[in-house]
Amino acid sequence: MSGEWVAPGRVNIIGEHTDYNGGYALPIALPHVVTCRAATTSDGLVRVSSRQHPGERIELPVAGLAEAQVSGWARYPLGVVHEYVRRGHRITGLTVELDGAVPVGAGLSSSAAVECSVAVAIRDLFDLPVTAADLIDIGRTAENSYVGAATGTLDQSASVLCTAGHALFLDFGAGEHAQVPFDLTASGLELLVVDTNTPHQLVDGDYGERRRECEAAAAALGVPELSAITDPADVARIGDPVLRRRARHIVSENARVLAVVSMLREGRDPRAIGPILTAGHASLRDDFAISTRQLDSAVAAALAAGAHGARMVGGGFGGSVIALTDADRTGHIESGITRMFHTEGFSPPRAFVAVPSEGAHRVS
Ligand code: GAF
Repeated sequence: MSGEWVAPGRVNIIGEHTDYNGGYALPIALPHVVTCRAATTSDGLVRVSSRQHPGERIELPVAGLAEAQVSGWARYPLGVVHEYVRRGHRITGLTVELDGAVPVGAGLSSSAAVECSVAVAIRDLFDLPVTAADLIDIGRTAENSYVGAATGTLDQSASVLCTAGHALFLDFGAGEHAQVPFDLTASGLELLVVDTNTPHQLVDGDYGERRRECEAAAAALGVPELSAITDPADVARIGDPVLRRRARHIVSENARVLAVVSMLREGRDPRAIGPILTAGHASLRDDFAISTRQLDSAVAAALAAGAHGARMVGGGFGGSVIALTDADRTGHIESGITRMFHTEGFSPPRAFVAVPSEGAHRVS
């Protein structure tokens, strides 16, 4: 049995670092996907290869993945296979060939796209009784335990659950989601994604440090997680000024997600969400302290060139920004950012227009 599956990267419209705090987020899936060509075998071995890493084919016993010393890109697919085995599913052996078109290190969830493409492939190849929630949890656990990045479930949720033409409203506390129509074209708008060409790594310490700070802030407030706080005034009860700022970001970011979702559901002109996106950037920069000079410059240049709103996206410390632009201004805004990067002596950015695309699925 063999086939081909794809899973997309994502870009988050609003709701950053809220996932592991039990809050809200609103991602869309990108048209950029990881393709997984996979086939079952009966020799008890897993073989993984990647078009982006030619000559690095890895072959290991399925039963030995827990102890295997794996590094680099192969941890993502092998972590998923291992997680299926750890959950008691019988995997007789398989071959996985990956081809990734999601920019790596750009804050666009290339890792989750790999995990989810392999997770759906294994589900179908071995006909396993695995739900969408299981797929998300398998990808997240692979990333947390096998790769060692303490992420939440935003990226895997987006990669599995998003649908074309919609943003995905995620309520991590309730474990619920809903599709929200998101058609910028009808309003003459585009969502420009600008990769600042400054790669970030979720396994680096900074992401984990923010997670620990949020836990400490929740403990200081006597709540299990920060999203239990909805009144911004409560944050003032935190004595430590750094933890207070971290908490303020989470509480205000949750409110921004709810505001954007309401506006979209009411059918308001999407231009109205622009200032909320820009406020989200200020919060990530000033309160959560995860922005960089490149991200700030890209946002400033986009706004100066007439974007309705702009903000950094993803885990931070590098990666991409989004800008909400009138479709006939997109080129102008892109050149404004490129010019600013040239003036600042930064590497040239890479930009594309994102359209809300399909989640993970079988192709053949
Ligand atoms: C990264 C993580 F993987 C997500 O879980 C999420 O926390 C995101 O950063 C920030 O919103 O993509």
